[in-house]
Amino acid sequence: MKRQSFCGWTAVLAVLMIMGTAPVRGAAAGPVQLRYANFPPAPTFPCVQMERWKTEVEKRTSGQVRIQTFPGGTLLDAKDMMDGVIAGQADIGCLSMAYQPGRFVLTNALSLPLAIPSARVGSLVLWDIYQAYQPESFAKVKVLTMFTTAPANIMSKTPVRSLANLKGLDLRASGGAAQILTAWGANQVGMPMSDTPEALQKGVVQGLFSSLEVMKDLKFAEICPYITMTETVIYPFAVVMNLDAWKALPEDVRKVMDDLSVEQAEWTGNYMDGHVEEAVAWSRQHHGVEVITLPPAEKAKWDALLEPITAGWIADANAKGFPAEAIVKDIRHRLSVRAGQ
Ligand code: 3IO
Repeated sequence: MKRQSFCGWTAVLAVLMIMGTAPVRGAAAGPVQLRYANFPPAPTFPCVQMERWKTEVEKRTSGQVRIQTFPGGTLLDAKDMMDGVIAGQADIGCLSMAYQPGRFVLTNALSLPLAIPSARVGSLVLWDIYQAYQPESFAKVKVLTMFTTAPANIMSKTPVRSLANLKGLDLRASGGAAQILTAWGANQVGMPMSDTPEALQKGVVQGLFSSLEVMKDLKFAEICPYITMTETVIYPFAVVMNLDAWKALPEDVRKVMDDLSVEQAEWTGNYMDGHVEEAVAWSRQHHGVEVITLPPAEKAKWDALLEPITAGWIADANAKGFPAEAIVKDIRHRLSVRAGQ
């Protein structure tokens, strides 16, 4: 008898504990709480756009939703982002597609050397392409938005003025950008951006290949006194949400998030483009960073080495069942349309 009542109280207690820790859904029980994971440190652009999205969603849903942000890999790390969100370790996560290029084949076409002129144009076209093709790789999540970096350039400890300077140089990159470094004869070292400050400090790499705002946001101007302008390739990003968490949202909240997706892509692109300019000016002024522009004859040699890359992607993606040639053509067309807007 005594034993039975003990079991009963344990059950009641367990139910109470579960109620206490389970995410609260629905307006009557208070705001919906969502955890948003990000991999790089708070001052970087993926986290700046995260805070902007949080502010807008909280405002536009009139307090129905509360978003708790986790920058710097405090909830999910760079490479765990997609699977962590699918598993529900975070409700929302921001990921760089370059870290798993084989997983995001179609959208990584945006990281081919297609002369994307800006983060604004890259972000809008990436979002267009995602919507047009709805790639299978995102079937297990709700995609909230996508965006890209500004075009990548070389940041280095030693000056890179020619292909000869680049030969065998250990530079950090990932995905499509890494392939480009290899084509130029550099020794590409793959790792997420979040591991790069330490690799530069320790001398594991002599520089990196990415968009230039990190010169300021991650203080790379202190360790890389040289920039070589290449303006070749962007890094594509996605913000994804756990499907169960998405389905549990009230209809009007889902509408707010859907209405924000393309706006957020463009906002992030514009922020990135402006911030790159500011970061380069700051790097020159405060750290005496030299910006190297390649002479046209030298640049022509660099560009020629990239020609086989797009054909290689087409062959590879074709083998995986994608209409790859049509996709590249479509991206090029959309780039010219968006660049003209
Ligand atoms: C990037 C990633 C994290 C924080 C700031 C950033 N700026 C440019 C990138 C893109 C990149 O190099 C990467 O690894 O995703």
